[in-house]
Amino acid sequence: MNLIFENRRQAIEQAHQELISRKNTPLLPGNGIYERYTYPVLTADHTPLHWRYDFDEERNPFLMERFGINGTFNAGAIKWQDKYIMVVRVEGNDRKSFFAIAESENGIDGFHFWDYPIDIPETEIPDTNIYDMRLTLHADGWIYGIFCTERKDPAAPAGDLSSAVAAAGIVRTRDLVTWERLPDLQSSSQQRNVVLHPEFVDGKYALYTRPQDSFIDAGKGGGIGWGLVDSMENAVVSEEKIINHRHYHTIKELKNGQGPAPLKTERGWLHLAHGVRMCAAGLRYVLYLFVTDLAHPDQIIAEPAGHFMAPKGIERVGDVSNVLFSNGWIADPDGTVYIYYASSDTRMHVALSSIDRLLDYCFNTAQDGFRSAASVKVVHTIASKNLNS
Ligand code: M1P
Repeated sequence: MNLIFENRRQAIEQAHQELISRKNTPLLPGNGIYERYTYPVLTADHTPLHWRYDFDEERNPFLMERFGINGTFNAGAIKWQDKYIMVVRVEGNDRKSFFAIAESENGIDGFHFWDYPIDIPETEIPDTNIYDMRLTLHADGWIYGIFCTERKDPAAPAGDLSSAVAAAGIVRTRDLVTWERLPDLQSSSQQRNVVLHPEFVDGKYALYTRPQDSFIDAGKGGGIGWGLVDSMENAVVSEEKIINHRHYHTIKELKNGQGPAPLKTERGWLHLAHGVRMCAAGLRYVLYLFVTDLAHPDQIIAEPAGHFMAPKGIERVGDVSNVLFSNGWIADPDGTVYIYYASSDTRMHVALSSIDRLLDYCFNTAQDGFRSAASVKVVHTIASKNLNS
């Protein structure tokens, strides 16, 4: 018997089992708006051992990893057959991302991956890298997944091995098992962070977009856009307007993008988004919320100033540090909201809140005054109410 193999097998199986069955606990008292949880809900180490190791002693006598996983992040989310489901961006050591489903009974721990990653069919132009799927259970009955498909820029000069083109790839499914690939979204610019609104608007499919001048820079484009399309089987955005703009000296000065599909509430559509600014440490990604009108989802009716959630503690560190990114949340019928967010392009976390709390936050937090003096006024108002009561 090969002892190296046997000892390693026992050790890695035990460590994996302990990790997957680890209970999660809320970090209290929090800020009242949401509670973070002690442990990430998914890390690279959560991925199935049978994806990473060949467990045949003859072929793999040292029981070494044959396929390394670098990160599990930027997951879409949906409640499906009473399970909390994430469609996770899994990135291999080879830098390629793919999608895999992880499920949990309670949404806060016990997430485990399905046996195989998802096979996403390709179009005639193969995808180099696919990532960041947003899931929408649409009024038409399909579950749509819109993700970024990245390909090398065909116009890049010889020797430029970095220039890429981002577009919105589209798939749909009825069971999360079989995925049908539809043609990529057509629009006048590169796109990332494209999200399907769950209902028809004026009889059309409605998309949140993020036009960008180049692969990285939003440029003079940017902002969260809005466009209507006749069909998802040949989705063409011919008119696109910006509904949530970037602004000087805010958390979304450089870039922003819609997170998951918005949640329908009595007071409007609740949106989660990311904002990006530049600083000496590089790009800083934070999350923010806003609300749009129920009848007109393209019109903003509330937007608190600043970030709703920013990287904290270990969340600050990872492959791309100082990044929080979210493209998945789940609202339960009792109003509990599970916010699935990734830190630093490395791991997935959960934070819990409720529709009532998130609406209270949106409608009762001051909007951005765009000047220090305006912020001081807000603090004075709160303080004087407390001190004079
Ligand atoms: O590395 C941070 C994020 O960068 C991109 O975000 P955006 O589309 O706003 O530029 C994406 O590549 C995202 O996946 C990544 O988390």
